[in-house]
Amino acid sequence: MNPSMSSFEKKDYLGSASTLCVGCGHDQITNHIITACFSLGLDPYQVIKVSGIGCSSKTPAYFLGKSFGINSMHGRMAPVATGSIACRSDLIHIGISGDGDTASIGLGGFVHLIRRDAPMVYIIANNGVYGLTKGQFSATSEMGAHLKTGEINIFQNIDICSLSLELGCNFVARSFSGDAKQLVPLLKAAFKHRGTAVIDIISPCVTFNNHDGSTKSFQFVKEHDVILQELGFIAPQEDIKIESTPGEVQKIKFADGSELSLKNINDQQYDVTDRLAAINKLHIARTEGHILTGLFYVSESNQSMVEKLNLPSKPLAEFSENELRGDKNTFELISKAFR
Ligand SMILES: Cc1ncc(C[n+]2csc(CCOP(=O)(O)OP(=O)(O)O)c2C)c(N)n1
Ligand code: SF4
Ligand SMILES: [Mg+2]
Repeated sequence: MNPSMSSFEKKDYLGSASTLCVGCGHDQITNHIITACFSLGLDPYQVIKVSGIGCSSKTPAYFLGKSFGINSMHGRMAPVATGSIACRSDLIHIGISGDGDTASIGLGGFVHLIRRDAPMVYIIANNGVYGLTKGQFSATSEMGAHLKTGEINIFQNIDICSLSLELGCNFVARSFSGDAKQLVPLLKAAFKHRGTAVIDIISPCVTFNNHDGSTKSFQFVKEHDVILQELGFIAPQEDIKIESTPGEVQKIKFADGSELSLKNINDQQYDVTDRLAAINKLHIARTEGHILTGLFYVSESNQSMVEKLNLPSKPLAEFSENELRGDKNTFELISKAFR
């Protein structure tokens, strides 16, 4: 549904006022989520926001104030979201995590969420530091990056997108909090994807990681960003001509008939449905010191955790005792399955 078909107004997608530092990249992400949800006409009462702990994990308070929400523990967004999806697969899940929350303490949970293809939009607001605890290096901080104190990172970083691709994730993208043109259509497409949609968003921390020597500052990202595609999202009811320069356009169709169009910018041959090409491309970008952004890989054919486990669309809490208590034969069948 798009805004013209929905009864919701932009204000229905707002949350409480942000308490983050002025200029924080995370607030830009919040604004882009609001724009994407409004423009899709999502029913905010059908959305659940899940997060861990961190400045990034506070942001669900600042958007979709009418939606459900679980602010969980540090590094536990993924398992809590997996449980929530198992009980409420009827809801649209959006997870907001930090680079510390996902790539350090929460890495195990993240890996298993992707392995299960739990249907949700999984956002990593990636600033390369633990913002909430005053700016220590996180696991996504590049080797050689400098802290404000002058300390240099001596360890390899984890590339969340490469890892997601390797784990079999069927929607993997990277963007920049300051790039609405790229991020809004990516978010809209992610909401339409049926499994886990990972978007790693570089989101500068203006207080602890926006100086010379940082590899996650506004300046550094602007100078090193190599944008893969020009993106356009069209909802099923829309008949919009997307403005674009001439060239080949790849189209991805989602289950409800909406469409994402992709026109390659830097590599005319790039095929967004080729997982190996994506892994290769990210590897080359990393060795050359580029920050590649765009949609790296998408596949709409696979079944998510919900279909694989045949999970009911009815909320678990609404089942009656009789429905939950199977007869003797069912019990025997279940017991047999575990023998
Ligand atoms: C189990 C546990 N360990 C450590 C902490 C302390 N802690 C809170 S937030 C945080 C890191 C936050 O970094 P990130 O997830 O990158 O979010 P950001 O603040 O940068 O957005 C840490 C280490 C905690 N709250 N709980
Ligand atoms: S400390 Fe950094 S990440 Fe946290 S709110 Fe401030 S600018 Fe944002
Ligand atoms: Mg962080």
